[in-house]
Amino acid sequence: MVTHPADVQLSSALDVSAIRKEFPILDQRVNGHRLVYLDSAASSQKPRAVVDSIRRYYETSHANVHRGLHTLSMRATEAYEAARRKVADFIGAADPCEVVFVRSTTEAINLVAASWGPVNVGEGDEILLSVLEHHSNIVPWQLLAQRVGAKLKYVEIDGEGRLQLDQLRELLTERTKLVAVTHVSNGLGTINPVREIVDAAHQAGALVLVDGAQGAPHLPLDMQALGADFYTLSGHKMCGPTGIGVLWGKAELLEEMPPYEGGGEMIEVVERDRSTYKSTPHKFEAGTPNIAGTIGLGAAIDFLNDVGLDRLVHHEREIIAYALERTRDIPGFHGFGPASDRAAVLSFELSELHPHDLAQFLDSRGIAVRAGHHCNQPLMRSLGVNATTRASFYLYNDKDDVDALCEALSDSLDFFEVKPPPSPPSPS
Ligand code: 7TS
Repeated sequence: MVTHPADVQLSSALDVSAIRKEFPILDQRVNGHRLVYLDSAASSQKPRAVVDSIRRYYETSHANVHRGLHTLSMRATEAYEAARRKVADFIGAADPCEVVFVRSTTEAINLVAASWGPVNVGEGDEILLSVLEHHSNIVPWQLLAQRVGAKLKYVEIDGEGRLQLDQLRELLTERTKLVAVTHVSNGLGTINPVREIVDAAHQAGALVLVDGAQGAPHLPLDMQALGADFYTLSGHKMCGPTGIGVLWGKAELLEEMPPYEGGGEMIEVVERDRSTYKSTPHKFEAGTPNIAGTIGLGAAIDFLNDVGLDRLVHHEREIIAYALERTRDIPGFHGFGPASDRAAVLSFELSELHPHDLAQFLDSRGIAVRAGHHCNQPLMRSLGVNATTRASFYLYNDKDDVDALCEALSDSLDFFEVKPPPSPPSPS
């Protein structure tokens, strides 16, 4: 299994300038400066191959899927199902029938909460989350807990932003039905030891849902080796289009789950009072799906495979190490997150500057970062802050981008007339 940067063999470096040429959007100036896009954790940019695949599909092959006997419909259906096979290969699923197309990670988690939840979680049962979770891996479980009378518990982080695994083990009880954790924290970049979490949860009799919104774009995946029960991803964070995501689930679990939405495509026979349903994954794909989105996601997967996930991991590890080193010298810079086992996410405070002011200043230099709570309000509370500024890097970022960020951060101190922190008392 390779789900952790430390396991990845070092290999030849990424040719970032060649990669950048595949992303036309990056070739522009913003506010008079070269665009430095450091907001890929919110959404990545799209390579030409993805944009072209969508245009080609609409220009040559569009029709509705799974219902026509004419050539275009069969062509569209073949492209749609080919994308499912690509996703299955990319994540190491046992079978394409385990890959359900949804709108996003948000929809994937809501699907599990709404379908698997009420059947398997009852009054007094427990769902174990962590304070690292994005709101989309919290609120659906709150809705379920309120509906069935279950309890939510949270695993805390240590001073570096890693999950406290001892506490996780202590919090697991015979009432725990599900552990829902993120693979990679969007707020801190922490890479969670998912296999260990899965083993502990399974030993306690609980299932595990892994929010892979920040895992799938950055780490090689193998569902068999990871051992989780559900995994989710969003196409738009991994070079694919918006509006397409994936719920992966073990086939036997998906088969047992009731449908999430009713409508066309998901049925076998509809009587006046009741219906029978198709098997998974079609049971969960009611109505006309985002056909173009799946094709774009398939093209994004081809693109990432061509780049090579091992090289991507190596590159990101170099970029974050460089960023951590460079920012150390900036007066008043305070970074959050672990020193290792960390994705290329840099959350920080700079002196007393408000993250929104800082983000606007950086934008005036053509640098796109995110400022705010990053849909991580429980995490922000744990860190004792309201918000952070966050730079997140991807395969098209290089050390020049880190340098541009650091230079602009230093300049912001002058711009906002931040007084240097008092120097430490000299040893007597
Ligand atoms: N889970 C994690 C870990 C995320 O980072 C995000 C989005 C989601 C779930 C939700 O994904 P969606 O595609 O359904 O919206 N994260 C961010 C972010 O960090 N900044 O903007 C969106």
